Amino acid sequence: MSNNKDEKRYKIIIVGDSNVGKTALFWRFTEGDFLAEKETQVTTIDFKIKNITLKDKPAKLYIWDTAGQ
Ligand SMILES: Nc1nc2c(ncn2[C@@H]2O[C@H](COP(=O)(O)OP(=O)(O)OP(=O)(O)O)[C@@H](O)[C@H]2O)c(=O)[nH]1
Ligand SMILES: [Mg+2]
Repeated sequence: MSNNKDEKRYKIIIVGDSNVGKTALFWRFTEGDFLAEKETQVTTIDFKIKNITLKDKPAKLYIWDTAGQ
């Protein structure tokens, strides 16, 4: 797997009421872009990995976007 022993991993689950903007936030953060209006409607659950630098060290964020009904 990873050969970088300094690399931290964080698991993040986005939860909240329906239609509050969870998927919009998820896409903006992981892809740097907003979804078109109709694309936000269909999410049930989605998962992405994002690499970031935290305190000058590489870190991996495991992010789940859930449906809030
Ligand atoms: N004006 C505005 N609209 C937003 C914002 N974020 C999301 N929306 C709109 O709000 C609606 C719901 O956004 P979603 O991101 O799909 O909400 P959600 O929390 O993922 O909803 P569920 O998946 O049903 O739980 C969509 O029509 C978005 O375009 C925002 O920051 N500002
Ligand atoms: Mg959603």
